[in-house]
Amino acid sequence: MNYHILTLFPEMVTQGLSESILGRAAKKGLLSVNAVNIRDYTADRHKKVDDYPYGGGAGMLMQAQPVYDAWKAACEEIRSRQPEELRDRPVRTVYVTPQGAVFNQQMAKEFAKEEDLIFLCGHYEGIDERVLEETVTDYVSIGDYVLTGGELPAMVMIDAISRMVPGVLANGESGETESFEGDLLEYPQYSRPEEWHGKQVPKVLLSGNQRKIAEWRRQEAERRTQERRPDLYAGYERLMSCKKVLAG
Ligand code: 6GU
Repeated sequence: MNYHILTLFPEMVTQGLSESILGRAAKKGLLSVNAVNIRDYTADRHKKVDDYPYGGGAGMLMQAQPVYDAWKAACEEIRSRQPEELRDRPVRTVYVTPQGAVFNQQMAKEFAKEEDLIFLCGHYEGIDERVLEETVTDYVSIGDYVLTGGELPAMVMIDAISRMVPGVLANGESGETESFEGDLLEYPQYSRPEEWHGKQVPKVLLSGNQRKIAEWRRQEAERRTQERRPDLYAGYERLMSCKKVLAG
């Protein structure tokens, strides 16, 4: 997976993505992070990339020209490595914006199938709409709150997408049993010692009875989901009652 991040703050992204599991995956050649400084593409002799919005209103907008030229450069680099049969298909370009569909695990899995992904990070009050119309394939938000720029949301999405890329997680770190892969939150977990601050590890986990342990974990996952995420639990209950009907 090759990420191309168009941003006014490239160091923010390269630093944020160079550690831990993602750093290891980059060293293994499983992913690459190409942070492109949009300012390097401005045609303005004072390196300006923003201007006032037509019609008035607060703040500044990123202008179309530098964004378009940075995007075109990234596309050309991608095309040069692509086999001919893929070249007429648009390069997946994600604009990270609160005016987008809310990112989830399913979207992470879908994006992980791409060979290249471009992320466009906005700043100020946004980007001239005309360049978005010509470049963006996906408008994606990370939740219903407003951040100062698109870099952190892009990094959040890149983290979630990368762990779905084959080989990025070690065998012991499989994505499959985690929350949101199923329809419930994760069950509680315990490590040594058996007693801490007067609290005992639940006896069933010491029993060695795998059937009982699995049953206990499912119950705890259900209870936790009902309490913390009633919205998710409603979907889970619907699914379970459908399954019962189908089973007769
Ligand atoms: Cl994707 N961008 C910004 N600037 N703010 C956000 C967001 C994205 N998602 C939630 N808030």
